[in-house]
This record gives sequence, structure tokens and C-alpha cells, in this order.
Amino acid sequence: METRYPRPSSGPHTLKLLAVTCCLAGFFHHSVTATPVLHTDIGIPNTVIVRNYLNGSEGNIVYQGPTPAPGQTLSGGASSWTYSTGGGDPQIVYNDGAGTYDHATYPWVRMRYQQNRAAQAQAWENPAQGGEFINFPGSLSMSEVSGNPDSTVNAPVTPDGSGIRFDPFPNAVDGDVFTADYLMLDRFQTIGLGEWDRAGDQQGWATPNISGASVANSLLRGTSTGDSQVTSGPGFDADSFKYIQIRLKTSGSLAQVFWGTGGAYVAERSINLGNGDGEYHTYLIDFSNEPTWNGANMTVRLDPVSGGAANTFELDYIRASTGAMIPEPSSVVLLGLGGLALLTLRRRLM
Ligand SMILES: [Ca+2]
Ligand SMILES: [Ca+2]
Repeated sequence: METRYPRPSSGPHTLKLLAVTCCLAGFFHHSVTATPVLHTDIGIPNTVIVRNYLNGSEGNIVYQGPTPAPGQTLSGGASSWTYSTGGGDPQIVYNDGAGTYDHATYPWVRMRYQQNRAAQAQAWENPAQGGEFINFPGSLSMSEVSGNPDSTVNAPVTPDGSGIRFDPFPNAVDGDVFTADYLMLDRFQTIGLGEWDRAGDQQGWATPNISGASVANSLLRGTSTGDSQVTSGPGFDADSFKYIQIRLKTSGSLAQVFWGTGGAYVAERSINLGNGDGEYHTYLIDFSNEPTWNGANMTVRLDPVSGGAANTFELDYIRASTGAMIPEPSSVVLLGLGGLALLTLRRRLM
């Protein structure tokens, strides 16, 4: 199923761009077979953060179900709720105002959480109507799950809520604890391979040749001491998740992404992101035409700084997704016409 939108058009402009892209790819990537396409700083968000609990307090929260409401503790970028009484259908509702969350544009709900006892959780659009929920599995360890409340469980329904609610347990028991790292909405199904959104939690990534690696304030930070690597995170299905999204700040040269199954990384399966300039940049890599991008256990490695020592970096996330918003190649070629190109893009987005 084609999930990329908008679809690239064919025509003289496209062919011209392809010719330029292939020439640049051959020059920078040192590869004639790899065909991932890099888009830098497109500026089209694919993810909305509902809560990631980085602040010491939060508002617009309503508790339904057992009374008294659960006690909330916010610490290190995570929120824990402890229930002191049992009861049916505990619910945590975020009412951030009418129209806050566009469930039609961002239909995928993604949560990372753990429970003191494994029991089914749910996420709902709010106010909810029948069918607008997704069942999430019980989890004793901090794990990420995602689902589309409008297309699973029940027959597809039209999104009409603009809030978010989640049910941490089907029934609360005295002493139940639910701890959430984040709650996000995605345009396409997405895996947060590394969000680094809970203090001290590297989410299984190793950091060889990096000194002072630390996770805080939703960033993985460190200083390169040589061949710096952030590797390799959870494996995922490359046949479904064909796009990698990265947000990175570095002052070093030529950040590089490797990919492969089985943990082997070679130069032939790598792409350079370009030189860092001390500012944040987003990198969207389209692997949909890459012949080596397949298999059920794909992993990636990011070298935030290639060569050289003592370059610092800040890494916000590495995500894999089934689709991404990408301007039509013809729009990029037309960028020389300024406003016309932007108008084209905006119209496509509506
Ligand atoms: Ca968090
Ligand atoms: Ca982050």
C-alpha cells in the first residue's frame, strides 16, 4: 500500500531533479546501488507530542473513575499515577481545548508506559464515540506501542474528537501504579526507535566512542572521542517502515546513518547527512527504493560525528515510519519561483 503523500509526479521537472539527485548521490554516498533519498529540514511535522512530562506540573487533566483521583508524581520526564482505591474504568483525560488535536491528520496514537501489573490499557479520542479506541497490551517494563483508534478493533469511524484519553487499567486495584514516558500522535504509523524522553533511559542504544553520554530533557547528548556511534536500538520490519526521521544538532562533520540486519554495518549501506553547523536539523530518509532495505529485523546506526574528536552532539529522536509528508519533486525544482512553490505545497497539504 502506498502511504507516501503526496505522490511524486512524473515529467520534465522530475527527471531533471532525479538526474541531479543521482549525480549528488554518486558523489557523496560512494555507492552506485544504494538509493535512499535524504530530505533535510522539510518543516512538515509528522508527530505531535501530547505529553512527554518534561515539566514539573501539567494542566488540563481530568480523572474519571475511582475516587479519590490517583496521585500523580512527575519526575525525570515521566509521570506515575498511583491509585489508592479500586474501582472500574479508571480514565485519564487531557482536555487541552476544542480542536487541539487533529485526529484526522494525526490518526496514530503512540504511548510508552509500564504498569505494576500487566493489564490491558486503552487510548481513546475524547470526547469518545463508539469505536474510537485502541487496545494496548499490559507491560511490566517501559515499552512503546501504537495504534489507530479509527481503523482497528471496530469498524472504521470518522474522527470527531479533539482530545485524548487513556485508560491505564480496565479496573483499578488499590496500589496500582501506571507510569508513562510520553503520549504522541503520528501522521503515519511510527516507531520511536529512540525518543530519549525519560532521564537516564537510553532505550537500549549503546554509545561507543562517545564520552559523557547522557539522557535528559528529551535529548541524548555526548561528545565524540573518535568513531562515535549511537547503535542500534530495537529491530523493526523494514518492509513496512520505510522512512527514518532524525533530529540532530552537531558541530561535527558528516553525520552518517548505517542500516542492516543482523548487526553488520558496512559503508555500502550508509548515507551521509552532511556537515553539522551547531544548529538543529531534521533528516528524513526515504528508503522505499533501496534494494537492501528489507527484512523483519532491520536496525540502524547513527554516527553523529564522522572522524575527529571532541565534537559534541544532541540527538532528539530517531524514528521509523510507514510514510512521511514529502514535497513533490516538481515543487522543489520550482523553489526558484518562491511563492508559487510554497503555494503548491500548501495546497497539497490541505
Ligand atoms: Ca517523557
Ligand atoms: Ca527526544
